[in-house]
Amino acid sequence: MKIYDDKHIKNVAFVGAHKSGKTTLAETMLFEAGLVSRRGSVENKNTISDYHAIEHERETSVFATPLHTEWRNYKINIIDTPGLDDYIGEIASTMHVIDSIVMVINAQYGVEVGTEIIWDYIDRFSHPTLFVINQIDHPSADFDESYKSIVELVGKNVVKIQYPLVVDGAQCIVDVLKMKMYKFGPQGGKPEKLEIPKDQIEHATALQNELIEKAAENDENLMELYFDKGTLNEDEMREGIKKGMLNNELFPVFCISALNDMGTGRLMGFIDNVAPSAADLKPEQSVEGITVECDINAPTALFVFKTVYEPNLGQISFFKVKSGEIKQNDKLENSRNNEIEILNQLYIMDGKNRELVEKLSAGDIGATLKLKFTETNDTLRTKGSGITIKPIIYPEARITKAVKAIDKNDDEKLNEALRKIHSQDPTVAVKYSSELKQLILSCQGELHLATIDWILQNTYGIKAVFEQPRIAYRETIQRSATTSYKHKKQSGGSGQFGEVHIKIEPWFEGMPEPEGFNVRGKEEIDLEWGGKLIFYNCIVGGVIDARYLPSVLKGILEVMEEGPLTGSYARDVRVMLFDGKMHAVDSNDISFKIAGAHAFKEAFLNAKPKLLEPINELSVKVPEELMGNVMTDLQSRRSIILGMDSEGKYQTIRAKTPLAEMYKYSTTLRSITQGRGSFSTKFSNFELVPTNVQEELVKK
Ligand SMILES: Nc1nc2c(ncn2[C@@H]2O[C@H](COP(=O)(O)OP(=O)(O)O)[C@@H](O)[C@H]2O)c(=O)[nH]1
Ligand SMILES: [Mg+2]
Repeated sequence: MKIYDDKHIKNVAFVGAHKSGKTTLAETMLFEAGLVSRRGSVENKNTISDYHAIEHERETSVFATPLHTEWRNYKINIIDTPGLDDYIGEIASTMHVIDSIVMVINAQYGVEVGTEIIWDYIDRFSHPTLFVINQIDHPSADFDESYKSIVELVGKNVVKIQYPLVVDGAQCIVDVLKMKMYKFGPQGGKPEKLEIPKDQIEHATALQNELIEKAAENDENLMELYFDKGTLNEDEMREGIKKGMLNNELFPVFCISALNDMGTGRLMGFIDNVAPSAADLKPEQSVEGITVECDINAPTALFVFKTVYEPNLGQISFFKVKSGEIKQNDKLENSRNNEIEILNQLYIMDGKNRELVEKLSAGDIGATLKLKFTETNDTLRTKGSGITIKPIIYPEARITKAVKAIDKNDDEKLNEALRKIHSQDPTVAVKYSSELKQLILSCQGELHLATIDWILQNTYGIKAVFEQPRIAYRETIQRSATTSYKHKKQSGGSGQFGEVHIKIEPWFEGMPEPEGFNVRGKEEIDLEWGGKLIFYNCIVGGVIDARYLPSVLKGILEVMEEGPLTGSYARDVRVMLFDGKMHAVDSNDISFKIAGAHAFKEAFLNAKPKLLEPINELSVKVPEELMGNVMTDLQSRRSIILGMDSEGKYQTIRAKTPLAEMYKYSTTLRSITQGRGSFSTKFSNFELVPTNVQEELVKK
């Protein structure tokens, strides 16, 4: 394997709608470069990229797969990503390590729902992006419509570099950057390079002028040159296009047939010569504010963006060399735990194939095996450099389920398997809720869940069920109540005696101190489950010894942990202990704890107790014309609409919705918007449950 320096490495992500042809394009690029001798296909389940059993079964990419190809002195690292929204976590990590994006569009459909959703997500990273209209060979391909839909999607500075043409039954591509026409044989591969036919000259020249103008706009010198000469040469155009891509002001469009290997060589050539490399991008800042130079002479910093467990290899950590270089057997420090890792072997991975390399330079992507202390999102660095690369921020989970093994004996195995799945895919979150007494799993959607289920069954041999999780209600009170309780057990041996008189009130932030009491002490307790308990010592004349007060409080807290109404946690109450009695011999801690608990429980039930339910904040993005359907559905879920923001032809609805009403929202939204809606959600606060809902719950 040749060693490439930082200027000769290009990292690109293939993104785009499901089935647009990303995996096929990656395969063709490896084949065209002579790195594989036989071209696999998605149908034959033998592509380099889709090598997992689940990808074969579903005939679609589920994981982002790093691959590489080499084209004319450049190494192109490709990360082939899945096109379905549920696997957006794979795109999140990919965005952290690539320099530019190849957005693949299916010429049959142009921009699809999936394209829109992915574009909406990746747009925030502002990576240089080029578009590839694929499948131009297909009988129902429509290049012009596809191009139009890209212009509509991006809304600015889209430029055609190529367009397809059929001449005498042969597939051709006219390239206006080179002002040449490529003519392909039926097998694709290397084309004949021809002059543009006479009847196309006018059209091609007009497109070239447009390209020149847009290329010149990105640089003052080029602009001057353009005014002087009235044109730009090929190199000048390239420079302008590159600057435009770097500024996110220019989006070139190519056309190919990945399946028939037409136009892929030219596309690789463009990536080599024009697409920015890591060294061209603005250097990133570390968490500490240190500039991370993409330079082999800088201190070494590797960023681990992906961790995979392969049955025969164990743990594989994928990393990008953000700065410096890494050689076999180098020792690096993990920035999270300061442990030293030795990188015994360095690999370049292409799907499941791997090649040992001696070293990798800044800007390159590689993998290593069996790290001991390192997880996804960790930085491995030259000791003392103090650099921590900013972590990947994963999208918030969108659905939550309670999960359990069908066979109770598998419970521990299930825990362990889910922990491993999480470490490979951080968008899968798992935690045991001692409150709900359920193992809670969150992920991106129903399809994502089906994938997790598949992995549990096929990789770990565990059959699991997924259910709607219980809802974590809270209890509180709405008015004050006063009670007393006497605990007395004075028959035989040592007796028990404790009597307390309390008043309880609803507590809220900023409320004035209680009136009419002789307050001698106040304890403010932040409850583990949220909310507060404020406990006032208002005992006069020493009727209860101060040493018994902690026991009274303990009794109250025990009741709050299992609320009197439904057994949910209670919160936001204040208690004034203002009177009581003790006995010189029989009083002790346990007696006062029991008295405190009983008095509190009784007072609570008399104080108009109320259930609170968790409310989620919800943000739903949909095309304008589908707003009505989405609003109607939200209203049927007891939502409060907070507002709407419009963004192009999309509306984002912000609402607050009870968690209890959110079950299967992703499925419903998909069906009422034909997949064109997307949403995010997170916990907001607790609010009172409507009376009719409360009655149902108390009955249960
Ligand atoms: N006709 C035609 N079909 C293609 C082309 N590229 C991909 N396909 C087919 O489109 C389907 C989806 O391809 P795949 O590479 O898995 O798409 P991905 O989901 O974007 O990775 C497969 O059946 C491919 O054979 C192309 O250039 N022309
Ligand atoms: Mg794919």
